[in-house]
Amino acid sequence: LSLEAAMFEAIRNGEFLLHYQPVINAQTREIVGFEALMRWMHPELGLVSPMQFIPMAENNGLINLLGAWALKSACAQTKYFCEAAGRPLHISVNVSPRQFRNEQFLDIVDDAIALSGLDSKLLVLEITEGILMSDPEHAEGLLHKISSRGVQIAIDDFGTGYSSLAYLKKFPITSLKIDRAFIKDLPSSVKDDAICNVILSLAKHLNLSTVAEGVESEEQFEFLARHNCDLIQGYYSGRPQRPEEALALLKPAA
Ligand code: G
Ligand code: G
Ligand code: MN
Ligand code: NA
Repeated sequence: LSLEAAMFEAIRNGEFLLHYQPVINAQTREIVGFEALMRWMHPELGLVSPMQFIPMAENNGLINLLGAWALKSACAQTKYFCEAAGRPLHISVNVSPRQFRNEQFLDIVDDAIALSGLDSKLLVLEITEGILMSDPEHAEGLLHKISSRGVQIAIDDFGTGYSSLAYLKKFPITSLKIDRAFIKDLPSSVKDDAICNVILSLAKHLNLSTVAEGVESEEQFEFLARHNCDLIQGYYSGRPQRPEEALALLKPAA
């Protein structure tokens, strides 16, 4: 059975799950939310990476089913996190190009919010620059509808796609996620220092919040905190982990 054929079975068998990566405030170091990241627990192969199965699911269309499940599941889990922690926590969910083009996408988002009871302002949809540029008219209409629900929109992997700064003016975007390619060699790389400073300054002037991805070291954290990056995500803030483990981070033993 090919991996692709196995995917259909896997959905039925509930082999897909979500891991939650903590996102922290760069000033207080407090956990303010999570990014939901899909995993496939294959009965023989063990954990299969999304880098392997997301492209397949994007090709065969299963991403629509998987993505709808991920949105509903992440919103419901986060509602529970918020109740357990006694404070609001946001949840970021990745949206692929095919999901974004799907006519039912807005209904799926509305359902995820309604069924979970999560405050819509706590949901962040992560899209890439490519999604915006491939069909800007569709993107503009849909993003305005999403944004009218109070849902936030983040640009994932910012700086690596077909960047046109014009879309920052046109679309209701709430945050930029600086790709880990620009974080990796901080603080020693003079070029990455310059690129991060320009992105952070651009975001500040446009009133967008900033998230640095792939932050692994104390030195990277300090550089970003000093340059007023709002949020930090990466192995430094924590690995993507099972919901029970994520929950334990919110309720430190007394
Ligand atoms: O967690 P990890 O680094 O293995 O994720 C690899 C890639 O898979 C990332 O680019 C991430 O955006 C993508 N990915 C992870 N979970 C989801 C998901 O639920 N939906 C979509 N569309 N992409 C995801
Ligand atoms: O494209 P997206 O940003 O959604 O992908 C997130 C991916 O990055 C996930 O697969 C996650 O496991 C991975 N990741 C998260 N934190 C780090 C990190 O600090 N370093 C590296 N190398 N990868 C990370
Ligand atoms: Mn992402
Ligand atoms: Na990213």
